[in-house]
Formats: sequence, C-alpha cells, structure tokens
Amino acid sequence: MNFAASEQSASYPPASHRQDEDVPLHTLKVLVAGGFGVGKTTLVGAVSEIRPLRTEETLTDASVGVDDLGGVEGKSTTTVAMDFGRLTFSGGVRLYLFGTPGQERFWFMWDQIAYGAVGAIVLVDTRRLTTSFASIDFFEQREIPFVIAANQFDGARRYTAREIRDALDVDPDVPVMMCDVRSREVARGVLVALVEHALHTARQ
Ligand SMILES: Nc1nc2c(ncn2[C@@H]2O[C@H](COP(=O)(O)OP(=O)(O)OP(=O)(O)O)[C@@H](O)[C@H]2O)c(=O)[nH]1
Ligand SMILES: [Mg+2]
Repeated sequence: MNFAASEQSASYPPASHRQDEDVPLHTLKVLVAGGFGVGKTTLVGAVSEIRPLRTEETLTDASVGVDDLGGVEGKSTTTVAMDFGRLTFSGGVRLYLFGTPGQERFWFMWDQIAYGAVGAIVLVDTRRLTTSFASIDFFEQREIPFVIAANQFDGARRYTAREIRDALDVDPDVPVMMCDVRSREVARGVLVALVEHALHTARQ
C-alpha cells in the first residue's frame, strides 16, 4: 500500500475531492488520544487537509488543582468535545481523525468517539507520563490497536523509545516512537505507523 502524501492534501481547500477513478477510496476512522495537554489538537491541526473542527474552550477555575499544567503553563484552552480532521493518502486511503478531550471530566465521551475506530495514537508527554495511562487502559481493554507517540516538548529530558516502552509497560508488539506533532511530516509518519499496525493486527 502506498502512503505517499496525495496531491489533494497539499492545500486547503483541496483542488478536488475526487479520487482517481480507478482507485477505490477506503475510509478509516482513527483516534488521537492521550492525557491532558499532550498535543492531540496540535497533531490533528498539523496533518489535516481540511480546516480542522475544534471545540476549544478557555480553561476555567474548575481546572485549578485538577489538571496538571506542569510543562504546558502557557496553555489557555482545552478540547471539550473533540477535534476532527481528514488526511488522504495516494493509493486510496482516507483517514478521518478524531481527537479526544483530555480532561478527566470529559472522559465519558470516549466510547462514543471511539465507535468504529480502527486504531488510535496515544500521545504521551514524557514529563507527565501518568496522564496518558487512562488512554492506554481504554484501548487495551477494548482491544483497539494503538501506537504510542511520545511528544518531545521543548526543554523536556530526552528518552529513548525503549525507556518510554519500559516506563509504560505496554505489550512488546505496540509500536513506540518519538515525535514532535507540530511537524506535519512527523505527525503523518505516526499516522502511517498506526495504520500499518492496525492492518497487521487485523491480519493476525
Ligand atoms: N514544544 C512542543 N509544544 C507542543 C507540542 N505539541 C503541542 N505543543 C504545545 O502544547 C500545548 C498543548 O497542546 P494541545 O494540542 O492543545 O494539547 P491537547 O492534548 O489537545 O490538550 P487538551 O485537549 O486540553 O487535552 C499547546 O500550547 C501546543 O502548542 C510539541 O510537540 N512540542
Ligand atoms: Mg485538545
């Protein structure tokens, strides 16, 4: 399968929504999950070929003492429902991207958002690994394939993928990679790894 970026994805709005006539379009729903402030909205915005749907609201006093802002002190908004974006690869695979809300009080929505998804990216912030534990548990319990993408924030200590894997104690077949989701190419690479992992898991 060819995951090279399609010409469609180069600009917004796309020149055409039509695929090559002889290439069937396969649509897949994928999730972008992880703890509070790990970069989910940033990832969807970096790769989406359409203007992403966002549901950002200003952080309020209800967040004080509940959400760990350590390392993301500049954060002033949070996702209250979901992010939505789209990415099409040449070869006929189109991903619909759903970013989950990170704050604990919105976790009740995860089952609805996850419905029908082929897999998930679990983003982790290496300074606050525990904030992504709930996402990992969620996908493990539902047997939804996932990859771990460790988002490297400026000034954060650098770890190897092996160290992250050991710290999170995930199954050996779960791909673990380092990333900076502000980069479109890097974020796209994580999505390719997820689709390959989901296809591989489905074939077993
Ligand atoms: N240095 C650095 N900053 C990042 C990176 N990814 C995200 N950020 C910043 O981190 C902050 C949080 O990013 P968001 O994308 O809002 O995180 P989120 O996971 O969607 O947050 P919630 O929806 O509130 O859970 C933003 O200020 C981003 O600019 C990264 O890879 N490196
Ligand atoms: Mg968000």
